Amino acid sequence: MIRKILIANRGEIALRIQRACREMGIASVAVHSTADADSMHVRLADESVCIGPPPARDSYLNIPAILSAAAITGADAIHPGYGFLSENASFAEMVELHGFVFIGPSPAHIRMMGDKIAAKEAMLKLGVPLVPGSDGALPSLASAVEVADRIGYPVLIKAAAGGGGRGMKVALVPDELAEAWQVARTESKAAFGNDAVYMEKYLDRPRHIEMQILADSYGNVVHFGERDCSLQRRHQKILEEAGSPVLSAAQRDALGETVTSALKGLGYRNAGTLEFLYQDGQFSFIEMNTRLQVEHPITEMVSNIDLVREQIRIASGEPLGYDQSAVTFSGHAIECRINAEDPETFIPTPGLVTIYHPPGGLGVRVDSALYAGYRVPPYYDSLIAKLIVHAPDRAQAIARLRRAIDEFAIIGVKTTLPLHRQILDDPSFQAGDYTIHWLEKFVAGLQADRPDAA
Ligand code: MV4
Repeated sequence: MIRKILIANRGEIALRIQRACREMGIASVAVHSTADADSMHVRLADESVCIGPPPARDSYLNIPAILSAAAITGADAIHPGYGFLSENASFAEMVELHGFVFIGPSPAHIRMMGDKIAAKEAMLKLGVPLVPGSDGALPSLASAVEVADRIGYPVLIKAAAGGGGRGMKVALVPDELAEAWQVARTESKAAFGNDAVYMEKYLDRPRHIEMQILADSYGNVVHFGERDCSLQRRHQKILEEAGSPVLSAAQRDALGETVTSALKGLGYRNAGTLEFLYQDGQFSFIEMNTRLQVEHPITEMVSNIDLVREQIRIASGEPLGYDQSAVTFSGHAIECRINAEDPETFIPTPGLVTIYHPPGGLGVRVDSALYAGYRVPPYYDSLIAKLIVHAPDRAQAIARLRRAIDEFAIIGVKTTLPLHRQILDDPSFQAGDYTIHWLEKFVAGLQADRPDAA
């Protein structure tokens, strides 16, 4: 029985988890840094504990402080949210060692998926399609040359401990391979303390499509369809859609069958997301995320399932209680990530929010911890609100989102709202015709079009 949950996070996601707790009759404990004493996630929690000074490493990443907060408040379970400690296998292990329930997968599965090579090996055995590439880590430059000659150029060297694009290097032609290999290894070592790298065929114009799953402790696994997360800038997602504008219901069913059967084979538990690259009609698995994701609300809107509630039920030992046939999809959902950043330079804009007026109406959801008078601190991620719309089809979702953006007032700090409005006005976005490179080009075009452009 889970009666009290400590939420090891801040901002909108801490609030999101609290809301699920409240609806389930579960008490919530907020933790916060001294910089977040006046934040909404602290105000609305049943209890709160200050766990340290502003830098995340001293507060939201401070494992002893978080475990102590759980102990003194008598929490039964810890929800890590996303970011911070959410994919730290040692943290999950320590949570369990101290007698708390970790609301997430087993530490072993978190560790496995943190190693991109181990993740791919596991998925290969379970029948999930991969990008052609090296069989595990590359032991030498000579082996890299050999694999590249076999799979053909262009190739990509990736860090085993990577993810999010760090330590990744392309070699378009054989001449570029030695340097790509060297730089990828050096960067991986510096960023992750691990210089293991592997190789994949480089896909030049894929879409990024991910599948959401839930698994209970009794071998039941269901999927909740896909999200198209191709619109990214420097590996930061900006706008996500469910479903993908390019996937048919039959393709969704087939990919869903592949991933649910794989995760049954793995004995996976709780929420997870499998990331795929989609190009030329083929899906290729690249990574798995073992956490609740920022963009989970669009999946909730099209499937009408509260994913956080399901995570908590699963962690309590409850069976899912339904099978795949009970999961149905309705309409289309889009999320805009609104950051406290200059919409042209993407430089963070911490400061005082003087006016806050969120949009409303049918099919509009705002996940945010903002309020008028809130001061956005300079220490953390710049995401300040997620604007999510749901409508019967994609065209109506776009119309609703444009309307909602025009209603949204956040005054005092610059935000990325104007960029979202421009994306939604673009004909190729409206046609659903985009790859992972679309947004970088779009932003470069906007910069070139500005009157003061050099
Ligand atoms: C790739 C790829 C092309 N080919 N792998 C970037 C981050 C990491 N999660 C995987 N990434 C990529 N892997 C192969 N074999 C292109 C990317 C990539 C990318 C992927 C998803 C979303 C945005 C991206 C932006 C640049 C590169």
